Amino acid sequence: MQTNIERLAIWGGPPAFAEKLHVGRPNIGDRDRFLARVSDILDHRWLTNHGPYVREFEQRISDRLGVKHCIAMCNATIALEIVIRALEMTGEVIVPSFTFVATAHALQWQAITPVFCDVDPATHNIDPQRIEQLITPRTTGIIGVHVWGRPCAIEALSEIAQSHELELVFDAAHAFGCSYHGKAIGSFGRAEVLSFHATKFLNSFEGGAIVTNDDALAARIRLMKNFGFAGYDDVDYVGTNGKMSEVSAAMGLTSLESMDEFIATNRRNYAEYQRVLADLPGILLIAYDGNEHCNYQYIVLEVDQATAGLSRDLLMRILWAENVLARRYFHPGCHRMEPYRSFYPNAGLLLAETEKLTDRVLSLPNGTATTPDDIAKIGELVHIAVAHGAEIAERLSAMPPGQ
Ligand code: T4K
Repeated sequence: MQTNIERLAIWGGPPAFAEKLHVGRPNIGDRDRFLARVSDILDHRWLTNHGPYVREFEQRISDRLGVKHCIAMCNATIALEIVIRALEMTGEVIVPSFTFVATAHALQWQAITPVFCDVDPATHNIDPQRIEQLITPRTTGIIGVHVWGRPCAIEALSEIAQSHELELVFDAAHAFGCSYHGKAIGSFGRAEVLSFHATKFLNSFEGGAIVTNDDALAARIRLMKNFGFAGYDDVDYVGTNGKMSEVSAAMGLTSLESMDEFIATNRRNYAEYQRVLADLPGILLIAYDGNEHCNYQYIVLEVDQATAGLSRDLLMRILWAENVLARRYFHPGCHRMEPYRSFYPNAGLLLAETEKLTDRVLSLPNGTATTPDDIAKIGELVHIAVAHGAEIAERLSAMPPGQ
């Protein structure tokens, strides 16, 4: 293990980890149960189109969340597009820029303007106090994102939506298994959207779902995700293909059976990160509310360069050299990605907190592929980096380009 800066892999030596440590390494449940389900699917030759495994998966999710309807989808991006369309959002919709670009793209894809709202630096979530100034006669909705699984200010957002007659939807891609005031995320707003992508703590390879308590909305969404078909030869709406396959549902069901174990591992790892990263000046590990349910999937550091003595990007470079593939989610913010940066070159003027945050955050590996030993090593690397940040930066700047 590295003990001084000479042994850091950034100078060309061997990395601390022989294998790459990815942030989004999937959790795999009981392999035999999954394979038995796949075998059954093949035996019955029913591979997709709302088969028995998808129906069971939807039922289990609804039961777990205490929500009336779960409509499983092929991924959360399509789910967002469909719920936006089903609610007839048009014109402008207010969203945070500090999110995965899918949230904004789901609007832009259907010619709706995402209006980017700044975030609360304490929670990383959309700041309700900044929403009203963004509402125009063209505004039809708000999409809150429960970033890192930490719930948005749901009550404040609901009040704003109600008083301005706006639709309110939550992108809960990170928040399956989390709660707000003790109630499961999934039943807030008109609908919430879950992701079961491979990198989420509970996966169905690719997958997502819309959950809602609204019967009429659920019925419309069910048709829309199946080309609008109401019967064999009967189409009621313009629709698309958002269906989840049976193999995905089999993976989702198998993952659900291990869900509590995945959360326990994430929680143990989070506590381990807390321990090894304690008392590091300028390095803040984001906090989770111990009074709520939480999936503890995201290990997110905020690097305050002035105090830590090194930038987030330098810390990331040091970790990558050691095969720790930390990620800068959600750098540089949607407003600095195309097409938004060309459409709204000055959007950053209203997004001061987002811009600060996108320069500070760094996500570290978690999940069942990450061990306490890995975390201890990562902790040591971060300690060395912080203790010698200025020296490392100086030496790197003196090195010839390309080295
Ligand atoms: N809303 C929010 C707030 C979201 O965060 C997301 C997705 C969505 C909506 C849309 O959900 P989906 O339509 O995807 O259901 C990854 C995921 O692809 C994406 O689902 C996720 N958010 C986002 C935060 O992370 P990338 O571009 O970082 O993916 P990639 O390929 O770089 O993989 C991430 C890390 O995981 C890498 O280090 C490699 C590792 N990995 C990945 C896969 C697929 C593995 O070790 N094994 C794997 O199988 O977006």
